[in-house]
Amino acid sequence: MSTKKTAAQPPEKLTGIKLAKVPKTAAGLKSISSSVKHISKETGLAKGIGLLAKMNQKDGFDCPGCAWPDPDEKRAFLAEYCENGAKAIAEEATKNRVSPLFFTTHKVSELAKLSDYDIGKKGRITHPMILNEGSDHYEQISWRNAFDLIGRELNALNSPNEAIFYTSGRTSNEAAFLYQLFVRLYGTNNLPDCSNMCHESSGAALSETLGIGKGSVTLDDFNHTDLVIVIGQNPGTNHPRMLSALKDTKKRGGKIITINPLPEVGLMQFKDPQNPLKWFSGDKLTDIFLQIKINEDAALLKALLILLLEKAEKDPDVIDLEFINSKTHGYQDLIQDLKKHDTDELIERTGIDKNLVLEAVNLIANSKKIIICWAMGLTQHKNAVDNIREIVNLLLLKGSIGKKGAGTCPVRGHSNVQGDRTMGIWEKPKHAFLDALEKEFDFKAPREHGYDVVNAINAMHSAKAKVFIAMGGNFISATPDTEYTAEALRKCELTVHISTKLNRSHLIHGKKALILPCLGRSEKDLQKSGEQFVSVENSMGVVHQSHGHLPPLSQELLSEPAIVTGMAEATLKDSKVDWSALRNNYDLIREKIEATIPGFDNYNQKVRKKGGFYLPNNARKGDFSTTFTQKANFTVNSISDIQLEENQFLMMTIRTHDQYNTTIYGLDDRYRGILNERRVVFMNAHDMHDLGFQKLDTVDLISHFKGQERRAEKFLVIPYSIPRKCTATYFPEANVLVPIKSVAHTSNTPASKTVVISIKKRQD
Ligand SMILES: Nc1nc2c(c(=O)[nH]1)N[C@H]1C(S)=C(S)[C@@H](COP(=O)(O)OP(=O)(O)OC[C@H]3O[C@@H](n4cnc5c(=O)[nH]c(N)nc54)[C@H](O)[C@@H]3O)O[C@H]1N2
Ligand SMILES: Nc1nc2c(c(=O)[nH]1)N[C@H]1C(S)=C(S)[C@@H](COP(=O)(O)OP(=O)(O)OC[C@H]3O[C@@H](n4cnc5c(=O)[nH]c(N)nc54)[C@H](O)[C@@H]3O)O[C@H]1N2
Ligand SMILES: [Mo]
Repeated sequence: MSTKKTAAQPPEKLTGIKLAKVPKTAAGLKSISSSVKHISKETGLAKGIGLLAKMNQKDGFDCPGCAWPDPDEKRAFLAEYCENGAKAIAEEATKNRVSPLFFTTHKVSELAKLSDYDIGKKGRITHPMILNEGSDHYEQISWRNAFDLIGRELNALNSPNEAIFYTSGRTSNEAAFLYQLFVRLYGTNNLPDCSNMCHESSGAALSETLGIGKGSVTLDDFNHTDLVIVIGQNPGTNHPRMLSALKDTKKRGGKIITINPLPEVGLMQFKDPQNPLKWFSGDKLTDIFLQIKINEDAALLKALLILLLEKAEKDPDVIDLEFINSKTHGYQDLIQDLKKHDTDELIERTGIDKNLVLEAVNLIANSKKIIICWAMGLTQHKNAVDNIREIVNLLLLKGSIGKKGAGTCPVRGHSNVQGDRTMGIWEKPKHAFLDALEKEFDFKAPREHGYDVVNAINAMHSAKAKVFIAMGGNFISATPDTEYTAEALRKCELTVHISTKLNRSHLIHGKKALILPCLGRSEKDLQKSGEQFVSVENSMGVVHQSHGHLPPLSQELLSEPAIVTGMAEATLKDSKVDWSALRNNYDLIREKIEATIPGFDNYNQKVRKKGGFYLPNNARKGDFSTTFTQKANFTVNSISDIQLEENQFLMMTIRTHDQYNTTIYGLDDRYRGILNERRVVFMNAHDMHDLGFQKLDTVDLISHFKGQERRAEKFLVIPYSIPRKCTATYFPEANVLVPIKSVAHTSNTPASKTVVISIKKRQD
């Protein structure tokens, strides 16, 4: 590995950690005061409160935070936001500006040395900027010249496959549709996106087993379920409004099982900030907590399946044989596979007390309607796809899919990551989708699959790709193997970022680099035909509009659709598409979406209805005819094959309560009792004792993969409630340790939650 550390170096000095007590409950008054603090600091209080009042209301804008849905019916004034949604909007509506003058006085090489937190706090970018070859300062450029440069560089490539077009998941349906259209007319399917690092494993597993890559439940199902299993997810921080749905489940007598290496505060106890009567008592959420070792979920799920089947021998009602016989395929193969495993050995691997596992089995056995929710704790492992297929096995065994109160709930990350996929942001598009595009736009679409994120990095590293364009996101900080990825980006002829805020990806750049600043969700989008709105799809397949209300922070900002059409006009010289018409009136973009993508009939009309509309979902209806067997598929899956040597540990990279992916709101992780520091490693106290470590010792982390070592320096050791041999660090600081070749099979998602590390005490 390279020794030239520029992308992920540790700071000279750590920020000054303070330890606090781990709180017993999530949300409550503290979360309101934290929202107010962030909002006041970034935007000023009056503007901030005005913004919150519009967020997630039916005439307002979609929270740029997570993809958790809004209630279909009643929405309380000021209530449909959460602490972290407030932080997300504060971050976007910040008073801080990155102007051309800022770049005159700041060198790119100096800015690159700052932490992601310090870079982000510089604020919103106000003008299009260019970094010329050899220069250390960005300079202002006109939009026209920026588009022309992109057009020239793209047209100079030997093949369209030498260009890469990344997308993060905030991009609206309208912008995403135009972007993929432009890219395919240009001639490539190189459309990697943040999904490749996120729920790709879910999509792969669900399409194969249930015939749709999306989840099947709606928000209302939480009111009708007997049992919710939350596995590999930390909703208290990452999807706080989900806690309200879990509270509703409990209120109606439903139960909750949580499976996680950490006792995440939000899942244990919750004080609803929207219910003052409960500010002091709170609601207990989790009934059974299974504190599992990292990446032993497949082993646990297998054990649960075996124990359920054993129970079913005495009481056939424990499983749903009628559903199994009529709707599924592969049941006998599953049974044969389970016979090969020893239940006690499986449970032993998980590190969980057998009695607790038996309690969970009883609860599952007695429940007819089960929802399983999951996120990155399952999707970012080598055998991630197996984890999710095993979840499906459990639901199929119980007949818990395709009926009210039951089903799959992969909880999405970015607010429109699901919509972007629906719009065709995918490196492996389906033939039917390309056929429809070809018919509508009269061209020959590229059929060869493009690069996903990991393959895109490798292609840039080996100079097979030379132009990198990103629609949002922060590629260098979000991707694995930071030093390797930095080398890859630096080899590019041109890197282009369409962004709201300054981030590290603007500072680790190709020979030439552009920053194209765009409007945020909360801002008014004025085009020739008048004020526009955009639309997004949430985690449960509801498409609805999002309408900004604030004046744009600079006259120079363009909307994402305007930027895409600008790039398209400059690149595709004889294009038959009337790009300016689409830019002037987004209704025309929606007409094109309607003409090419199923489920969008009367799009313009339906999206104007308050609350939007549901997209079709076969699994929700219990129709599995779209799989290769035309039935729901049981599958046979493997458990983790990672072998740790003595003094090696598994490390998961997780989010703090004060960040949105690579956007760092603050330096605290309140729910885990860590204040003012991000370079920490959580360890089991017995493991610390064995290594002779004390609380707050400074250590270096070394990852081990196929004989290679990677190093991240200066982390403080924190004793924590985590199973033995398991550790946790924060993303993105620890991404430098995630090997580019360590990926999930089938989905190619970086295995950023199973990193094998050793830990060395520092002498300084
Ligand atoms: N405020 C805020 N909201 C966000 C985001 C954010 O950064 N900040 N990010 C958004 C995005 S893009 C996404 S994808 C989601 C992410 O939402 P999450 O998936 O909740 O995010 P992570 O912090 O990665 O947390 C993973 C959880 O899985 C657990 N875990 C890790 N490994 C394992 C394992 O092997 N087995 C089990 N059972 N559990 C495990 C961890 O302890 C942790 O609780 O949130 C979205 N919402
Ligand atoms: N080690 C490790 N790595 C991970 C993960 C992990 O758990 N562990 N999680 C992975 C996951 S789940 C994900 S989704 C990825 C996230 O990867 P990305 O989506 O690439 O990263 P973000 O940090 O969400 O992107 C933030 C940037 O987006 C820009 N932005 C914000 N709003 C807008 C907008 O409205 N329009 C435009 N054009 N730009 C905007 C801002 O400039 C901001 O700096 O990271 C992945 N990386
Ligand atoms: Mo994500």
